[in-house]
Amino acid sequence: MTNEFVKLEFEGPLALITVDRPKALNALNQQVFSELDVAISQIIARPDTRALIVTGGGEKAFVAGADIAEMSGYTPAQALALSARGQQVFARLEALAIPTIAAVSGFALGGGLELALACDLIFASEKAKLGVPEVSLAVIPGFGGTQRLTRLLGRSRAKELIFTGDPVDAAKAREIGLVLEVLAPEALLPRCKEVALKIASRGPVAVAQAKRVVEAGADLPLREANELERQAFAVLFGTDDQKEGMRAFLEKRKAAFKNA
Ligand code: DAK
Repeated sequence: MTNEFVKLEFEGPLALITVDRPKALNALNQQVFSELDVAISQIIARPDTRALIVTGGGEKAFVAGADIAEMSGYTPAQALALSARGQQVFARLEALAIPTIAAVSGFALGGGLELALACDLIFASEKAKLGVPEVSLAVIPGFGGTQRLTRLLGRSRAKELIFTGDPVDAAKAREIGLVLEVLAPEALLPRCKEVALKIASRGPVAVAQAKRVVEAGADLPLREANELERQAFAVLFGTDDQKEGMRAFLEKRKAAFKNA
């Protein structure tokens, strides 16, 4: 399959996915979902990749949502299939062992915000507008948005965004904890790469275990989540990287991790 709308690049330890369909403000149609799925598989096939950045092509949008033209005539059965497909692709993105960063500039609406929410961290440019306008189209967020937004922001904030459909600007998104940092548009990708490279320099098995425990633990009672943490902590003491990391500290040098 040719990658018409989803570009995948590798830069050293980093992978960069660009949803690049600017004529439709990078809206997610079936082809974009298929290409995203392939890109995720290609990243998994490169175990030296340490972090992923997801962004949108063109000046105006991260991703302006699911493709309204494509889904406007769908039957309930087709809508169910679309939602399942979107949820499945975003779940694969979320389940990547490496940390993922959404670099959001311009519109991140509906399925676009849901794509960002499937990433671990969201950074935004001053030009970002983020929201879930689905109720204006008489539908609801269908790619995990009602659930991930609620887990991230709490019910009250999530309901405000979902019920009104109004987008928030970058400053408001920062204030409510939807995005981590707000940057000038030209500083957005460099800052995301800086953070991604910092993560890439840390013990890779530890970062992957940390991500796994945070994600899995969020769905569990505290005692069970702590059990997961304990097991992961113990497993890491069986890795070469743990020996190297602690030896390097004691020898006052930089650690050379091997992802093992
Ligand atoms: N889908 C398809 N095309 C889109 C699009 C979208 N989401 N957003 C923009 N475009 C297209 C426009 O139609 C236009 O195409 P041409 O007319 O040039 O051919 C081009 O992109 C440029 O857009 P505008 O001319 O509208 O640009 P403006 O700067 O004037 O406005 C805007 C930008 C982002 C405010 C506006 O385009 C807009 O409101 N777009 C729609 C945003 C939106 O409502 N997004 C949420 C989509 S709904 C579910 C599964 C999934 C979902 C729901 C349920 N189940 C199966 C249960 C998810 C739903 C969504 O994501």
